[in-house]
Formats: sequence, structure tokens, C-alpha cells
Amino acid sequence: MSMTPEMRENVKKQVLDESNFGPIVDNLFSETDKDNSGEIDKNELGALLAELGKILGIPPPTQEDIDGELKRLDVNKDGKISKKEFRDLVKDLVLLVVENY
Ligand SMILES: [Ca+2]
Ligand SMILES: [Ca+2]
Repeated sequence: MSMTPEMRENVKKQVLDESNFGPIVDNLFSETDKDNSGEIDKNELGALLAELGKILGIPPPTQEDIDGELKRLDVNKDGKISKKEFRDLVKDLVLLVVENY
């Protein structure tokens, strides 16, 4: 799959536009937050990464990958991913994918 520079710019614009992207993230967050605690814990993050791996066609994450991601994303170091932290993760991921296609 390849994207034209215009497509890339368009996706980036959408991702960086809160009004557009906010509801998408909210949706994904609720789906990931299986126990409705309002935060993503390590198990929920692992399930999400495994799911993403399937979509992207990469091997499932190891426990180390999950720990690493959690550490990287957990800005306030409470061991869980808040919605704000999650938003940054999704933004990063989308931009990463866009840059690589
Ligand atoms: Ca949760
Ligand atoms: Ca946190």
C-alpha cells in the first residue's frame, strides 16, 4: 500500500484535529477499557497491542514490549493509561503508520 503526499497530509490533518479525532479515540478507549475503570491497565494495553499487531501483520507483543509501552506512555507514572495518555498513543501510532506507508 502506498499513499500520495496529499493523502498523508490529509490523514495527519484529521488526526491532529481534536473535533474529528476526539470521538474516534473515545470510542477506541471505551472498547479497550474492558472493565470500564476509566483507565487502561497493563492487561488491557496488552490486548490492544495484540489486536493492533494482528491488524498491522506483526507478531504479538511480548511481555517486555507491553512493559516498555506502558512505561513510555504512562506520563504520570501511576501504572495505568489515562484517556489523555491514550490519545497521545493513538496519535503517535497513526502518525507512525502514515509516515511509513
Ligand atoms: Ca480498565
Ligand atoms: Ca498514567
